[in-house]
Amino acid sequence: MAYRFALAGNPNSGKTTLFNNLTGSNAHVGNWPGVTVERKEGKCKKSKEEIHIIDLPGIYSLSPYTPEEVIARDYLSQEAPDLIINIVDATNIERNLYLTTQLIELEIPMVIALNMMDEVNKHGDVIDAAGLEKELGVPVVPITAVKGHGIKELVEKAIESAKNPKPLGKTALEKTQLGAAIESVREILKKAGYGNTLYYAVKLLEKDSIIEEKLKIDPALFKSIDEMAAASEGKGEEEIETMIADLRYKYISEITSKYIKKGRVQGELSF
Ligand code: GDP
Ligand code: K
Ligand code: MG
Repeated sequence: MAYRFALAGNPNSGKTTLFNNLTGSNAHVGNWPGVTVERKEGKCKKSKEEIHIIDLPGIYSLSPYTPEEVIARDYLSQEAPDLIINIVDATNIERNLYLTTQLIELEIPMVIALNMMDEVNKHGDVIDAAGLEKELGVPVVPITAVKGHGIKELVEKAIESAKNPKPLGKTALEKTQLGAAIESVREILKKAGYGNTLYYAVKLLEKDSIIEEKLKIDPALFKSIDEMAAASEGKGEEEIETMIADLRYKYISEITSKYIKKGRVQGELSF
C-alpha cells in the first residue's frame, strides 16, 4: 500500500533540506488551494515502500492566525495523513516543541526528526533523545539533514510507526490541571461521533471560533463546554488561551531541563 507522510515544523527547521533529501529532485510544486503558499509533494527515494511526502508550510503553532497555520491544521485534521514527520531544530528546541505538543494532540502517528544535531554536537550539548521519546510518547530520531545523517533510521522508524503506531500516553496538557476538562469535552465529542477528539477538545476549550463553527455542535453541549472552559480559567485574570500556552511552555521547560545538558554555561567564552 502507498503511504502519505506529512512534513511539519517551524520555519527554518530544515524542512526543505529534509524534503529534498527524502525525495530527490522529482517534487511536484504547486500552491495550496486559494492561497499563494507553496505546496510540494514528492515520492520518498529512501524506501522500497511507496511513500508520498507532503511538505506543509513552516508554522510555529496550530492557531488560526496565519494562512500557513490554517493550511497545516486543515490538512492534518481533514486529510488524515498516515504519519507526521515533525522536524525539530534541536538548537532551538524549546520553541520548536511548542508546535510538537500541539501536533501530538492530533492523534496521528508521528515521529520527531531532531535536526541540526551537527550544531548541537559542536556546542557540546547533549540531548537525551530516548528520554524525550519516552516523555513525549513518540519516536525521536536525531538527524543532520544537510549531511544526510540519520535519514535512514528516520524513514525506518516512520514506516514502523505508520504500520504499527504505539498508543500515546498522557499528553502535555492532559498532565495538567486541565486534564479533567479535556477528558469531559472528549467524552461529549465521542458521544456525538467525532474523531480527533483530543485536538478538538483542546481547540474548543481554547474557544477557537473556526473550529466552533466547523464542528456544528448542539448549542446545549456547546454551552456546557463553554462553562467548563470558564471554570478552568480559575481565579486568575488569564484568558484560557493564554493559560494553555503557558502550560505548554511550562511542560516544555520541565522536560528540556531534564533531558538536555548544555555543554557551555551561558556567557562562558569559547576559544
Ligand atoms: P525550512 O525553512 O524549514 O525549509 O529550512 P531549510 O531547509 O531551508 O533550512 C534552513 C537553514 O538551515 C538552511 O541554511 C539549511 O542549510 C540549514 N540546515 C538544514 N538542516 C541543517 C542541519 O542538519 N545542520 C545545519 N548545520 N544546518 C542545517
Ligand atoms: K528557509
Ligand atoms: Mg522551506
